[in-house]
Amino acid sequence: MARRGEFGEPVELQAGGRTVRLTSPGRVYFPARGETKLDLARYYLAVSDGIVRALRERPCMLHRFPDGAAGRKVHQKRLPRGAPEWVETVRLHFPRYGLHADELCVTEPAAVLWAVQMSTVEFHPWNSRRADPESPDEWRIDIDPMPRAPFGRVRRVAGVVREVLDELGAVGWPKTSGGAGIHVYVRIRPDHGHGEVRRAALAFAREVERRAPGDVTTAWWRRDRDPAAVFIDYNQNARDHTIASAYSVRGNPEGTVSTPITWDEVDGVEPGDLTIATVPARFARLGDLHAGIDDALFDIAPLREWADRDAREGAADPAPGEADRGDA
Ligand SMILES: [Mn+2]
Repeated sequence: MARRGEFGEPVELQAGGRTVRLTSPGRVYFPARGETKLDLARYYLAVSDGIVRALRERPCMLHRFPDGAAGRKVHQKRLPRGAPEWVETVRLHFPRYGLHADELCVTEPAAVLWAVQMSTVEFHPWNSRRADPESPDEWRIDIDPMPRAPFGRVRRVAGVVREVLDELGAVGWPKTSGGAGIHVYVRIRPDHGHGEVRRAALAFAREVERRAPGDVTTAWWRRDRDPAAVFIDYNQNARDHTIASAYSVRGNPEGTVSTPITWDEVDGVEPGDLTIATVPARFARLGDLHAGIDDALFDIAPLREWADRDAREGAADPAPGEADRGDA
């Protein structure tokens, strides 16, 4: 049990006209360079326009690290107790369990700071928003290397993803995952359910696999995947599946950041260089590279046609419960 004051006296931070009290500001969260909980809060303040755009109005799951990023992790769906009245939530239903949960719904920078006060490092928003949680407005292409896939292969697959998106007339917004992969998000009209978006995402992934069969797998079961291939994880579009948002720090000792990049950067980016220590200066220089994401709406109709065509040719649809049973 920490003695009072062991990690410094509480500090008050300002964001959007609100004051957020941060306790234990001196606790080291990222031991590789020694950044503290206060450094984490200051990081999120430095990128607040970007992180709020990524989280705005979305149900948000929190990955909390009460002892810092090298310690235990708490996956938190429900809003932690003790939130100020201005912190907003969205109520979600989980019919399989007969439960509901009120999840954090970020609408302003101070809510991000308050989550940091609650030891949140990673923000994992839904792909839908509070007005209609059952209708995703974000199609997520998760380019996920298997353990022996070199990053060059991830870069190549991202290039094929871009080529197919261009042919579809879709605008994709790439970012590093903060781990070993790349995510590409596409804003879609929220007029389909999670199942239909996932089916469209699988049809897209199959097209990428057809064009780069030596590099890509869409096999759901890990044992069926080449350990040197890149998996396009279409199941990240399943209901209640979430991945770290743009500008989310990742819970590792280096404090890597899931960082928006341009398509031209894909071939040269070194994800390990993009951390809590380097991203604020990059953000100050470039602004939010995803600032236009809400203005580039894509209609998934052609992907639904691809899915129908694949089904006619004998390809299996994702099984209803498949995403809940896999191991990725
Ligand atoms: Mn991934």
